[in-house]
Formats: sequence, structure tokens, C-alpha cells
Amino acid sequence: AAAQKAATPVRRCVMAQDDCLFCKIVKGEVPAEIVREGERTLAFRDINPQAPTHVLVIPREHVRDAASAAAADAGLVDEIVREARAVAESEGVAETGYRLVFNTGSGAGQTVFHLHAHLLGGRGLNWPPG
Ligand code: IU
Repeated sequence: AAAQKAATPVRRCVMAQDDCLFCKIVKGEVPAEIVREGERTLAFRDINPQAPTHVLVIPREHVRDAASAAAADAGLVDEIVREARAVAESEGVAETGYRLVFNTGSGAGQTVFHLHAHLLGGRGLNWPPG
């Protein structure tokens, strides 16, 4: 039994973290206005919207940030971008244009350490961002 346990791939152990707000949203323990559900992802409105459309697209599994996701599971990042596109379409911002942002690390403004893409649209967006 011990040998079997040792052979279990580490990535299978990626799971909800008790103190993670977005894991709690995935589990339904914290309310959120969900706009789309994917097999591996969830999209919900940001509580402090910075644009008429401001939706967060997150993986259901706990992944710290975009860098870890890209290193461990590039397919997951693809899925998030695809889901964001579907949300942009249902929100009516796909034609006018929208912005996807992955704040990665506290120096870049990341405050919740569960990977999320910000989908912003519905107004003119300046470049460079602040
Ligand atoms: P950041 O990239 O980690 O800074 O983004 C975190 C976002 O999560 C930020 O825009 C918050 O407004 C948003 N958020 C939320 O939607 N619901 C919450 O309960 C909390 C933060 I705390």
C-alpha cells in the first residue's frame, strides 16, 4: 500500500485550499454571481468592477497564478482563454474588444492567489494600463 501511495502523481493532489476565497466560491461556500460554468472553469462577476463588464474566469482547481498554470498545465490556460471568449460573446463585448489580464505576483497587483483572468470590456481601455 505504501508503494502504491508513493507512485501517485503529485499533480493529482492539487485540491481546494481551505483559506482560499476563490476555492470557497467554487465550492459554493461564498456567494458569487456566476455567469458561466465550464468543466474545469468558473466565471463570475468581480465584486469591485473596473469596467461595465468585469468578469473573473478561474480554474476550479487551486492553481496559484498564471506562471504555475503555464508550467504545470498549459491546457488549463487555453481553457480559461476560451471560456473568457465565450463570456465576452455573451456579455456583448466580443465585437468592440475586451482585455484579459492575469496579474501575476503581488508586485503586479495580484491579491488573490488563485489563478484568475480578468475580463474587462464595455468601455474604452487605455494603454498602458495603470
Ligand atoms: P487581483 O488580480 O488578484 O488583484 O484580483 C482579485 C480580484 O478579485 C479583484 O478585482 C477583486 O475585486 C476580486 N474579488 C472578488 O471578485 N470577490 C471577492 O470576494 C474578493 C475579491 I476578496
